[in-house]
Amino acid sequence: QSAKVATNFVPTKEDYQKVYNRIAEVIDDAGDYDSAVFVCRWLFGPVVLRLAWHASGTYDKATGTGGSNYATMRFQPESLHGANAGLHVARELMEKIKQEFSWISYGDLWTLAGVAAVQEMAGPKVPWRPGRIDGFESHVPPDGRLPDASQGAQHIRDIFYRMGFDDQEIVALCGAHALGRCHADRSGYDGPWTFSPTMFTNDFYKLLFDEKWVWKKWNGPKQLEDKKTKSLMMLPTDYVLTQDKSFKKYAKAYADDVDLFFKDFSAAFAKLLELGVPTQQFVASESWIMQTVDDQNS
Ligand code: DDH
Repeated sequence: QSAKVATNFVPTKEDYQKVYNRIAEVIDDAGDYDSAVFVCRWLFGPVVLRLAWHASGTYDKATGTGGSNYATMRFQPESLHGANAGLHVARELMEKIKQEFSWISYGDLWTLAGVAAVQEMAGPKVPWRPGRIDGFESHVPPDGRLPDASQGAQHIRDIFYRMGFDDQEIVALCGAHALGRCHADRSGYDGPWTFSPTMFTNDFYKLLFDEKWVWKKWNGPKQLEDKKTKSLMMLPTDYVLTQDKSFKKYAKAYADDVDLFFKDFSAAFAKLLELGVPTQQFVASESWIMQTVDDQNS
């Protein structure tokens, strides 16, 4: 009887809110992850956001392959793709939650975690709905679909146009680099982009324009550092947003108007999280706005 109940279980928005709340708790774990670098709340927020993005950003609109539907990063070789180095941290964290809420698909869990990370770290509300299903190893997309930080504007466009994004959406999505940091033992790059790596802000764009960026002198991959404090970094692909005429227009607009950035990021990120999911799979015809922990406590 109990098995029957379990299979017939149809989760409601409230059930997903419970998962959201658990994710919010887990990413706020005050453990010692990265604590040598910054001690503050939401330490796991950025890496969990990166998992949601890399799980979705493999989408190829021409073939309809990749994207968040099947959560294929659970499998090799995708889990070993260079771009995904370090994301085992986020996947292991999510695995704890999967054990508690076994009814949720990995794709829904990881994308909901991306939403929770953005919202809990004081970002915009991001519309989200469930419907992704767990796929198989045979669904793993080829390597090379995620952006390479050492490249220029053409590469960025090739990668994001393939997913179906335009220049404005590309620049909005890149504002996620207000959060987190590069880890030398993961990507080879090193350092945070902003002074508040667990607060969702438009500081990424502001710093791009306000600081003087110079090439860092070191043995690692080519990256920029701020001339003044030498404590922040930009990837070559980040810096391109101030060099390419079309990208620059949007980056400047987001530096000047945080509300515009929040609105555009929310729309582009919601779109990213649904890439590769057939519309008929979605449970709800309209997306949901999940409540933050603060919303529920006030
Ligand atoms: Fe990113 N990103 N990203 N990124 N990203 C890295 C970290 C984080 C690129 C390269 C890197 C997006 C776009 C791009 C986040 C979110 C998003 C790192 C460092 C590299 C390298 C990884 C490490 O060493 O741990 C490139 C290239 C692009 C590009 O667009 C050209 C987008 C669109 C997002 C998003 O979320 C929408 C986040 C968050 C991090 C910080 C992770 C952490 O552990 O901290």
